[in-house]
Amino acid sequence: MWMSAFSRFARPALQRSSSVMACQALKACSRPGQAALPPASCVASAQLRGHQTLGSASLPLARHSVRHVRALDEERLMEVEWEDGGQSLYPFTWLRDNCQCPMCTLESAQARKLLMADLDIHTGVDVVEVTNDNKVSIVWPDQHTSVYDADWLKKRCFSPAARQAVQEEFFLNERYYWDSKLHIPTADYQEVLHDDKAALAWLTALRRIGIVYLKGAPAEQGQVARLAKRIGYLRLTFYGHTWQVQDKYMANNVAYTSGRLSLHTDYPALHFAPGVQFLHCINQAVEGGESEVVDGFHMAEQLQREDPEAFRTLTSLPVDFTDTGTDYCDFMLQSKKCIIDVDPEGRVARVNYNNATRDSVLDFPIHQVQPFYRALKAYVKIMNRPENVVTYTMQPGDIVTFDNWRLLHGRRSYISRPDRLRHLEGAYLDWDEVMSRLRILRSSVSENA
Ligand code: OGA
Ligand code: NM2
Ligand code: ZN
Ligand code: ZN
Repeated sequence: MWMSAFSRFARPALQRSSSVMACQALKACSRPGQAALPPASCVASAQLRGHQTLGSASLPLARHSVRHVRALDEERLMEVEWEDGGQSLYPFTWLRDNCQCPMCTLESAQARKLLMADLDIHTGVDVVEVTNDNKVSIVWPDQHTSVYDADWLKKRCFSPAARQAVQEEFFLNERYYWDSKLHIPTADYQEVLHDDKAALAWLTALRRIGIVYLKGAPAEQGQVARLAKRIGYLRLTFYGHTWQVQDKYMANNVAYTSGRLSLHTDYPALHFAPGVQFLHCINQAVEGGESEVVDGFHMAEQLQREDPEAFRTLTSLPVDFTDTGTDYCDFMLQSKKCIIDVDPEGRVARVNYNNATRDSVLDFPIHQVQPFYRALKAYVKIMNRPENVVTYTMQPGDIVTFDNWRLLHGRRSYISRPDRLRHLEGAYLDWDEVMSRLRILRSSVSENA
């Protein structure tokens, strides 16, 4: 199910059937024969089930016509009556602040030129009217004139439903929770590189579901960098532009051994942890090395339901993380993060947990130590339940792309033979760049539809 539909409207009913719904919708999205990646339109239609006001967010903008405008001088609001019957209100201050004329806006940058110092936040209006070409015009007391396009105004309506639709269009925050029954959405690497529709479907599923598998990449270094270029640029960290996951002598990270990696997010030692991770299998181990993933948001929600006290602890107690060594250059990182971050509305927004880099320094009063361990143990226990974990084995040429703010991933220990060393190449990106590409693809794909 999609997260806000879940939290705001239908929480109890949908909670029970979340995994079933996830699987049903994924099955419904998969095309026979080919990869199981839901096309972007399919993901969009799935979201309509959860929340009807979100539908307009992903549909092409209808053209809206203004029937009538009037100034409510007392309230300092302009009221627009739409041809379709609805009404919208706009504060005078906001209208003046967002005048689109060349004096107030630098058109080539679509940026505001008007200075806050020059904005009268108590302004009235002289005249408001609908123009012949269905725009709204305002003459201000100093005779400055502003003209607003009807669709532009409609999109910026202040009603809760309109605001939510625009925010959903911007950020795709409705998430689709899953468990072990997930069929990981899969796409073809070459298609994603060369076809905009395939790339859009990839990034949409990456956002909604949190993980997408790409097949058909050459089993040689350089592919995660190529994939990052498809989006924009990758995120440099102390482990380099891209990094080689191999069993290394004097490893500077537990990932660079042949040992088991329990479920973790990468790099909680950075306050701004990478949002997205790519892992490309160049060589798999002879034995072991299987991958595991869980939906950290879904697990956090289960924890909240089953053990609210543990959830409160993990969302309120900052934990120290540490990482010291040399790689791209020398580093000595310290960070403080709650294991589970929630947004201002209390919804789970990010998971920060790598047991290897969790610091031995514990910066809380001694009586909170045992409750902290108890809470962490409860979360880890839930995420390790077989019904929650998806297990897969990467083959050379496979690339897994996932939301590192949401998923926890791990790998089983492995045995590498000298003639077949296990080798993955990894890279990080941030959500800003990924979402930027997603929005551009969405507008170019819908323009060419
Ligand atoms: C890592 C990691 C997974 C693997 O390098 O952080 O999670 O399969 N690797 O080796
Ligand atoms: N590597 C894979 O948090 C971590 O240390 C994750 C990062 C070494 C780049 C591992
Ligand atoms: Zn102006
Ligand atoms: Zn990792």
